[in-house]
Amino acid sequence: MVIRPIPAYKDLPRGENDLYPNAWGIFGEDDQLGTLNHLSQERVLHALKSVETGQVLSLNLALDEFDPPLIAHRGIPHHEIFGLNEFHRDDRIDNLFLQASTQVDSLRHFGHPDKGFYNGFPGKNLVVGQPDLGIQNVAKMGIVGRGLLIDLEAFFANKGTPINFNSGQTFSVEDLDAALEFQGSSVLPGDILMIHTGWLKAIRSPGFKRGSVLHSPGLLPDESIAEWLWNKQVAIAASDNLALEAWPSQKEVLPTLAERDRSLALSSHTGMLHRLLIPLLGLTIGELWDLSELASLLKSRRRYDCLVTAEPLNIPGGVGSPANALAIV
Ligand code: UVW
Repeated sequence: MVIRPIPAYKDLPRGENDLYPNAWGIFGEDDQLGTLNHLSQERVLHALKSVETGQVLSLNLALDEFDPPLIAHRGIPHHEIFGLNEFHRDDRIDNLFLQASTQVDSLRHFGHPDKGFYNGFPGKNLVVGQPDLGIQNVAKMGIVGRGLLIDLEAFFANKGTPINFNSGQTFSVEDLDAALEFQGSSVLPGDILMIHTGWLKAIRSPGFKRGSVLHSPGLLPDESIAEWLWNKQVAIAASDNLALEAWPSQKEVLPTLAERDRSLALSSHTGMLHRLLIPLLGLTIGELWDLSELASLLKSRRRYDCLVTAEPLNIPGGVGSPANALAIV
């Protein structure tokens, strides 16, 4: 049973020793969808009002877009085509990393070192052959709703302080609010929020030189961002950058007790906002969404809402999936 009204972030449950609140139980004791529960039938109907021309834009990059890969361990897919006879073709892809290109991450992607995985699902069960918190849950419902694009690239360019694409520049709640005001938009409960930084277009443009360490501007890794996304009742937060939040992560922010007492070693995930959003709040995340064409179109339309659909692959127990996302304007 969903607890209604949905409590504000400050009123979410928090154990005596917890550094952060969590949304466990808010959408039901056994819930595996988290904030995707905000995508109601009524909101799908309402999202249709955002469609004016019927123009459809794909928000997906090719599966093999990045060679070398953006994240070293997420290698290049190997595509093989074969035929059983001269007039037949089948194919297969090996070495497909489901989060190497435009993606949706399931709630099994990250746990919090102090609390574990969303809604208390034991981490030991998050393996192949066990479906808990897998992407199949998202595939079965499908993501359909009102998309709202926040055009941070346009906002900062207009201010005369363009985003530095070769940096881990961070965007605060104040930046998000100011960008929304600039474009005359408001976030509605159940929105599919799309944060356009321009990073993806920039790094794919000829002549862009990636530094030896990959940098990506993105959301500030701070509890204020988690609180903002939760209180706005965003259903899914997607972006055109590497990790929704700024990258690389900063070790000194968003402390965990486990790292503080050294029962967990510091890692590349130390300080990541992911740890608050996915396991504690149950927020589904989209990354590397190709938003540049959509951003241009919405800017010329002076209206930043649209209908969005995304249908991850139905992979039982999948951690992530290509997003298969569309915007209908
Ligand atoms: C990073 O590892 C940077 O993010 P994700 O695993 O969500 O792609």
